[in-house]
Amino acid sequence: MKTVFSDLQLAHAPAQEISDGELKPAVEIPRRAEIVLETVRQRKVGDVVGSEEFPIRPLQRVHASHYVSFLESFWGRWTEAGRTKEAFPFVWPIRSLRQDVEIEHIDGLLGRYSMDAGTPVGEFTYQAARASANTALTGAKLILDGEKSAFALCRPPGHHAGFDFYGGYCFFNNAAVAAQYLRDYGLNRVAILDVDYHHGNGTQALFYDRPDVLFLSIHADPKNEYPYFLGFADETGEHAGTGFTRNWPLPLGTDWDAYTPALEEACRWLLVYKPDAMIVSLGLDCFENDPISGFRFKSEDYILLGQRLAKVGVPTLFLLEGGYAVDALGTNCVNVLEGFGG
Ligand code: Q9C
Ligand code: ZN
Repeated sequence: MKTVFSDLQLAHAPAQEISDGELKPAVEIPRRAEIVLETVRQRKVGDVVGSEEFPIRPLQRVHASHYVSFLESFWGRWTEAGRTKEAFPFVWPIRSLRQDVEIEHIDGLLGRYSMDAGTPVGEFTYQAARASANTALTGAKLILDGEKSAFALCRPPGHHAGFDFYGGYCFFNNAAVAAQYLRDYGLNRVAILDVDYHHGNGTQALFYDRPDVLFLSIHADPKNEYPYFLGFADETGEHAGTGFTRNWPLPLGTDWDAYTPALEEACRWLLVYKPDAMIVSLGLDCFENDPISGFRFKSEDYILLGQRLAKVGVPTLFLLEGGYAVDALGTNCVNVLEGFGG
């Protein structure tokens, strides 16, 4: 299986994040991508190819142009306002505040375009997020060219980012951008299976009213875990998309044995839907030693996950999402890819 990677993705290097209500060392760090790349090479998963450059269009098929421009222009405006360090938002247009006003101040814009205060934006965040989306698009292109599988080593991750907002360490929704690209270049039905520990709220929202992209997610129950406000079992799509979203929220402490019934059900939906291609939002934060998560996967369980996904039997694009136990991240990720084979 080919791996797609770009060095530019390493330029987003946050120092801190707001977690548990306080400033802590950032966990979504460049080292994550480096260790996965090193392990891909060591264990000879296959060739590593560079990400191609894509125009802005495929991004704008998924995200609002004004949101893309906001991220592009952010650092210049932030430093013009006299700020020198990475940015955290701190005010949001919630219920009872106006959504329709034109915002000029950068602090207002930060709140307008974010969903949480846990996602720092720095000097090279836009550049890295673009490279991450390009990595996903290059992977999608490999699938269109007939590869049976590919691995897009994306960083920063994407599945929390929505039409016009960032959050959860995510800026552009790599899986959604890749899915839309596959649709635009000839595939009729695309499925996204999200196995990150956290619910993929951005991806779900982007395709919620569409039957052409099936969204399936298995994750920690949002009543007790980020993102808290989406990812419940009664969310199954709307309008033309009714029935084309499925969620399996699972309790904290879930191990592989407790996880598999949900995975089996998800695979059954894939069998019924018969997608032309599948995108796996591959978070590795269900791992027992993940520093911010509460599931109990062992490293060996990731081999089983890969093997099960291979049995679905459709062209598969793996995209890296979360996973913060850095020392085990390469092993866990390559376990999935090896288990899948090809
Ligand atoms: N106390 C992804 O895995 N907040 N994003 C964590 C921990 C945000 C995770 C707080 C977690 C976002 C792509
Ligand atoms: Zn996650």
